[in-house]
Amino acid sequence: MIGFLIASFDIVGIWARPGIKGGNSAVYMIIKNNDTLPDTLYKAESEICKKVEIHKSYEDKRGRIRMKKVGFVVIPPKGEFRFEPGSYHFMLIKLKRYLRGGKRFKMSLYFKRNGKVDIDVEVK
Ligand SMILES: [Cu+2]
Repeated sequence: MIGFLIASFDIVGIWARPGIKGGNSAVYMIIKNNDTLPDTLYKAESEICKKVEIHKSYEDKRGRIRMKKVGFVVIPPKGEFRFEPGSYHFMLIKLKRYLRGGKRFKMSLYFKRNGKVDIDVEVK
C-alpha cells in the first residue's frame, strides 16, 4: 500500500493470556477512536500462531460460556471498543511457541479506513 498510515486510534490495555505451544490463547485491548468517523476492524494476524480470529464469548440458555466467530467489529466515532474477558477477544489459534508471562509478541490489526496497525502484546 502506498501512502501514509494515519492511525487515529489509541490502543491501550493490551494483554494476552499465557498459552502452550499448539494450544490457543486470547488477546484483549481497548481501541479508542479519536476520529469523527467509525472504522471497521475486520482482520488480525500474528506470527505467534497459525491464525487469529475475532471471537465473542456469550452465555447460552443453560448458562454455559460459549464463543462464536465474528467477521468484523465497528469502532464508533469518538468512542471505544473493548476486547475483554467474557466478551469480545482475539483468539490466537495453534500457538507456535509457548506464551509465558512477561513475553511480548507482535500482532497486526486491519481496519477498513486506517489500514494495517501493528501493536505489541504482552503476556500477563
Ligand atoms: Cu475465542
